[in-house]
Amino acid sequence: NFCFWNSQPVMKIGEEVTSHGPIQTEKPNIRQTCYSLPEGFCWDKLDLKNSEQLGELCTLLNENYTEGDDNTVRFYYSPEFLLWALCPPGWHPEWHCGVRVNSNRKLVGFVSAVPATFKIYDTEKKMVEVNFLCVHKKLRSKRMAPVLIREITRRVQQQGFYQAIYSAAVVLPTPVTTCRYWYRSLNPRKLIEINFSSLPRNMTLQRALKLYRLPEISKTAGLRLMTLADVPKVQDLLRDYLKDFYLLPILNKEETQHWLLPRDGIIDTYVVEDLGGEVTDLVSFYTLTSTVLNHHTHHSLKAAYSLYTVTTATPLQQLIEDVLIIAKARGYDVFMALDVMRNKAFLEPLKFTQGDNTMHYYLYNWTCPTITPDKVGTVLK
Ligand code: YNC
Ligand code: MG
Repeated sequence: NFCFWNSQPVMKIGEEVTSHGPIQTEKPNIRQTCYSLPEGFCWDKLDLKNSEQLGELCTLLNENYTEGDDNTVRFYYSPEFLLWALCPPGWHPEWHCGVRVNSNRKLVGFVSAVPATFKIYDTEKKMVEVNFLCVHKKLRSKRMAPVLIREITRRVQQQGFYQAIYSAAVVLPTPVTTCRYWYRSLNPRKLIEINFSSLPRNMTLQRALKLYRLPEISKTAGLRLMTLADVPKVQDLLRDYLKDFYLLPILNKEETQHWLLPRDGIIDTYVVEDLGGEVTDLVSFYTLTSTVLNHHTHHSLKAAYSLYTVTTATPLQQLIEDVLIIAKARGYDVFMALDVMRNKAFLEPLKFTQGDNTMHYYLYNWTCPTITPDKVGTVLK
């Protein structure tokens, strides 16, 4: 078991960790050439600024990148979402790593890395976030994934980065934290109709609709969309808020702008501006739509995923309720949140339900004691 992962610099399962630091302390010998793929396949770095290649990546992910395989919904990643996720400040074209079939050039594999600075306990590290590891369904269980992982590792190390952070629904050696998704129905009738959620026993649809009803109008005065001029203040609010967690991103101005400035249908951030013109709070979420499979009237599901929420003046629960109201008015069907940061304080009071999905966070080439979700100050996309 884990014959690949046991060969990698990751924490061992069951190991009691009290120390902090890299697992490989020596600089690795980095191969000059790519790892070999099975006969008939070749590497190809994708140029995501080329709309045809971006379209190929969308197709690969939308047809093959589903972690769970219940047959109700399938994630749909838009080209704009992928550009946001894969081209933050400092991105490298070599880190958009594709695998093609030699004969017909079809894209059948992918893995990506983007640069990010994280603070883990007391150490700030420049590292990468690895995401969108995908092998075409017809090529599964052929040990292609370890080759993709070794190759992205080589390309990342070539640029002088030796640590990575990533998340997965599967258990691998060894999670640094394990968190749970919670969801809040905004459109309970639709969620039940498409089997995303089920009616609790002893509850009628009428009662469920009433239970999840929200006020028509938000409460917080001065709540508005973030603008470019808010970037410095948003950066400060985030830095102050996140400093007490054990795993958090350090965002410079450019990164704050990239990850938080609203982009229609991708990322939304609302701020609260008080009467004196001070920005005191913020709440952000990103958007993922899914294709609804096998349903005659519903074709897509629009979900908001909670990112960062910082409050210094507005009660947390009120701010989240307001964002639920806004999301509902904007046509979202469900609002998702992990049990990280201070989220536990609002999940039950605002009628979130614990989902079945767990998310494990991992560090590559870094050892440290495990972190409880309430000490996690980040959300990986
Ligand atoms: C997974 N999700 O255990 P062992 S998350 C990492 N992440 O290795 P094969 C995974 N490893 O047990 P398949 C993994 N899933 O022998 C499986 N593995 O040690 C391990 N799904 O390889 C697995 N995307 O090629 C086993 O398996 C080995 O054909 C088996 O391919 C796997 O993006 C996969 O869920 C996931 O497309 C590609 O199932 C395929 O099944 C697929 O025989 C649907 O692989 C989509 C999906 C994964 C989403 C994600 C984060 C990835 C992190 C990768 C690790 C990064 C390390 C750091 C690198 C930079 C370092 C620096 C510096
Ligand atoms: Mg494979």
